Amino acid sequence: MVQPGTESVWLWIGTALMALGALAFIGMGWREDDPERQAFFIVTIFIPVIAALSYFSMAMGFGLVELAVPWQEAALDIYWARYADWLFTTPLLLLDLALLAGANRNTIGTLIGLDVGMIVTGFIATIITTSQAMRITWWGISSAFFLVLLYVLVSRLSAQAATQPGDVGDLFGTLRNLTILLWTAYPIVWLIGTEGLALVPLYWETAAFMVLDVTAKVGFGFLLLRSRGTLEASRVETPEAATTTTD
Ligand SMILES: *C/C=C(C)/C=C/C=C(C)/C=C/C1=C(C)CCCC1(C)C
Repeated sequence: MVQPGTESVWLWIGTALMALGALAFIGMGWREDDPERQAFFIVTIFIPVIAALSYFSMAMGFGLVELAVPWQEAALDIYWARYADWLFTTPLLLLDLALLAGANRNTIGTLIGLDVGMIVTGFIATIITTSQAMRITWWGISSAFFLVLLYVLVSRLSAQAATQPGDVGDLFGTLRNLTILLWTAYPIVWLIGTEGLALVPLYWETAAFMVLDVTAKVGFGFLLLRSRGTLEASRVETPEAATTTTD
């Protein structure tokens, strides 16, 4: 097993912040007895729980491998545990947005399918060692999934959210924009980091992913779960929106 380098400081900070976020969400949802609002708590609590475990494993050096590559002397240090984390947490984040928008099953399925496609092809980009061009090609395939995903977020999911009462639509808009902004940074960090063109060292790449992960999961969760009244309103309209949206 490879020992993590100085970047492990960011992994420990990430572990602590994800664990604190999970505990805070559990505390906020402890006395929640409304089943529809409970759904948001259940989905949102699992996100930092999974991420905390992934960060802990990476900090311990478990989620880290060294890949020998033909185009440079030094091996690539790859934290593969990230992709196991993202495979579960990114669909859960999308499920939160979809529940808020009152999306129907087809829209939820489309979003999650695109998302899994993005993470799996991104993982292939990360572990393939034939050539750097091949890695960038898979990065491009993953980014194509991502662009279609963004399109569904701003078109169909936003149209469904627009049928929700005012507050719900506003909260959806805020969380959707936060998601678009933060998620767009991931392929950029990958490309300039050690997985891609290695313009940024592993230390700073790890810091960048940690800040993005904490904001996209814990920050996102706080904005969502503190709006209890809004989650309540989302319940009333959800069955309606699901049956009347026929685009
Ligand atoms: C909590 C974790 C989140 C929100 C992770 C999001 C990750 C992405 C949006 C990753 C996207 C990538 C591409 C679009 C291209 C290939 C490399 C990836 C996997 C970093």
